[in-house]
Amino acid sequence: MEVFLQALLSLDRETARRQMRLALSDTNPATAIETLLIPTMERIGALWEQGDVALSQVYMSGRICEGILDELLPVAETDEADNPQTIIAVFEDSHALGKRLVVSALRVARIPVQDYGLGVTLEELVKKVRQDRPQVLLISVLMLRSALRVAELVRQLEAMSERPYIIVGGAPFLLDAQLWRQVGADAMAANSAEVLRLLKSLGISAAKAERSVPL
Ligand code: B12
Repeated sequence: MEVFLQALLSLDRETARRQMRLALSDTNPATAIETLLIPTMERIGALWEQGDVALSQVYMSGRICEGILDELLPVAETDEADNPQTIIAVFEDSHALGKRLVVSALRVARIPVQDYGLGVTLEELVKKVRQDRPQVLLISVLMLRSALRVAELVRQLEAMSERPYIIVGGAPFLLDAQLWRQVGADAMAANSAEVLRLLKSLGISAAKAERSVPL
């Protein structure tokens, strides 16, 4: 992990890729991501917090990891015409990698998902959800401030006759196991494997599921 960390911090893309390939020779992409990429990014976050690395290094580490994920995971394909029951958004936050992983996992599992993208504001999200009426709304946030804003999102969505089932994910919910309840979400998932299990329990599995599954 040390070599991967140093490679990211010194913007050495080639060594970082080589380290990832090395990890992959022992295991599958999902495990390599969970055991190497994610903990290393968490360490980089901690180093930044202590003032030991610059924000530009955090930024470039994220970019290198995005490149690695693009090579490892299938390119995202959306079938907008499919009218997916599941929607994902990075809510009032621009940390991209977690959502990227969840979207890839859903696509591999052939669960149609519509991606609203990064930095979606409260107003935009409420408007789009009212329009698209998904059955499940997946929210990714990495900053505490954004996580707390989910409470207002839930409050505004309560006004809908049938609001979507809201599943949250991201660092603040991992750090505080009660936070998802406090902000009024219906569930939280720690990673893409957990969210797949949760969706399955809600009756959402591979493409062409029924729309009228009771929640
Ligand atoms: C990389 C990074 C950045 C990059 C982002 C690059 C990019 N393209 O995404 C850059 C440099 C841009 C950045 C900027 C900022 N960042 Co930043 N960043 C990080 C860092 C180091 C890693 C995040 C990451 O990519 N992890 C790898 C991914 C794969 O993990 P993940 O997102 O957690 O996802 C996993 C799970 O959480 C889960 N998951 C995530 N989303 C979802 C959603 C669902 C539905 C489900 C089921 C699961 C799920 O599944 C994933 C796989 O297991 C974290 C440190 C940390 N501990 O997380 C800080 C961190 C999140 N950043 C932080 C901060 C403060 C900022 C800035 C405000 C800094 C600044 N002063 O400008 C800005 C804000 C930007 C914004 N408006 O959003 C703080 C937040 C602190 C807080 N309490 O709120 C952190 C925690 C760093 C720290 N220790 O202080 N950041």
